[in-house]
Amino acid sequence: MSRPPFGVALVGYGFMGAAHSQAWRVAPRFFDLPVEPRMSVIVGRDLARVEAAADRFGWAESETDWRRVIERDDIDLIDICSPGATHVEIAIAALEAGKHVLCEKPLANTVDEAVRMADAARRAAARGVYAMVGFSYRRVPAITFARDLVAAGKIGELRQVRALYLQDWLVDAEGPMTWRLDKDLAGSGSLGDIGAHAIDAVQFVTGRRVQGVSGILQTLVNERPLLGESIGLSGTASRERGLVTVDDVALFTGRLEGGVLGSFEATRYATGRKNAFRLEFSGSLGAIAFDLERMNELEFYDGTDPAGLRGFRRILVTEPEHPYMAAWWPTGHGIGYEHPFSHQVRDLLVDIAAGVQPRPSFDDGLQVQRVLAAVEASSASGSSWVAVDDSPETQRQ
Ligand code: SOE
Repeated sequence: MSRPPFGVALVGYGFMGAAHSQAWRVAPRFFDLPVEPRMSVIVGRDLARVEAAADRFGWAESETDWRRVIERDDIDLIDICSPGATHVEIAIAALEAGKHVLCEKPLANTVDEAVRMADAARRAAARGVYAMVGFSYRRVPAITFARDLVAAGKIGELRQVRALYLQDWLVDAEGPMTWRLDKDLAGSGSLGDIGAHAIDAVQFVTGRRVQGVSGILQTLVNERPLLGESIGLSGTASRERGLVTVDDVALFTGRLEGGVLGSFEATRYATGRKNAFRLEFSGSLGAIAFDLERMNELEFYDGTDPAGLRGFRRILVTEPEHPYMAAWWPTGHGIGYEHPFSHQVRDLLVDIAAGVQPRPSFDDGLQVQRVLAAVEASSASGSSWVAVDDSPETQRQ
């Protein structure tokens, strides 16, 4: 059966550009989609690099100006994978030009930008043009399954949440400066880059929003060597150093709707932890634990088991009845980091075709942005309690 073509343009060719390219390439091969996504054009500022990326990732064309791309009639969706500072302008222009938008997280660099993006998304949705923010971990089958277990009452009344996102790629103080360490480009450091995932996943699994926080942010290494190419020398390290203007470590306590307490930690200095995104949900009848370094597993403790048999059981989340897994491999043949991006493409296209607002929406992204801002405000005021601005437009997760 032939499906209508759906033109996609991707902005950015770094880590996320590669992950999203993989998803656009693979999702139509494994999922039954309502449209046939076309990998039409990849956009980046550096001509030689964007041409190489088009060739390597499988995009039909490359382009150095995103403005030319949003004018094209054959493009239906703009996928934004460029640094945070670029999101606001591209997303609003694309939505106003009638293009659907997928935008990497965090939605923006500031609440003000996120408000403008969410306003534009609401106006576009009224015309059947949709925007979604790329909190891809919602679509890790084990995390989606954890949400289903909590909603089904399997852990009873939720009492406490723990969320840690631990990486160690900054441990070497002589590691190079990157855009992720520059507040003007990235908005914040560990807080926005990986703490945002922790906030979104906790709210997604529990169905409760963070309403107030007390936090502390700290920068551990204040300057790093600039890579030669950023000052005009090709590829070599230089003696010049750049200022790190973002947090390296973010710690905060949050109160969720219903009074549930959560503790959060996001750091890129957790020596030995590579991508340990750990979630733990403790309830009156049971508990759930997850670690992204073992992403095909979910631990479930059933407090209603006979006392002598109680203990965390390890569920291999690879059965066809587990979320998304029927599309992939036989039971026990796990999936990897890139698969949730394909799930994201699948859900986005199904919702667009059905005329349904895809989640997480830009309103959802704005709400996470407000939590990030509250943590920053709290840290700046000596960790005082800061309520999360809870405007009416942010819908329930
Ligand atoms: C993308 O979703 C992302 O948050 C990256 O920006 C982080 O650096 C990565 O470690 C986790 O995924």
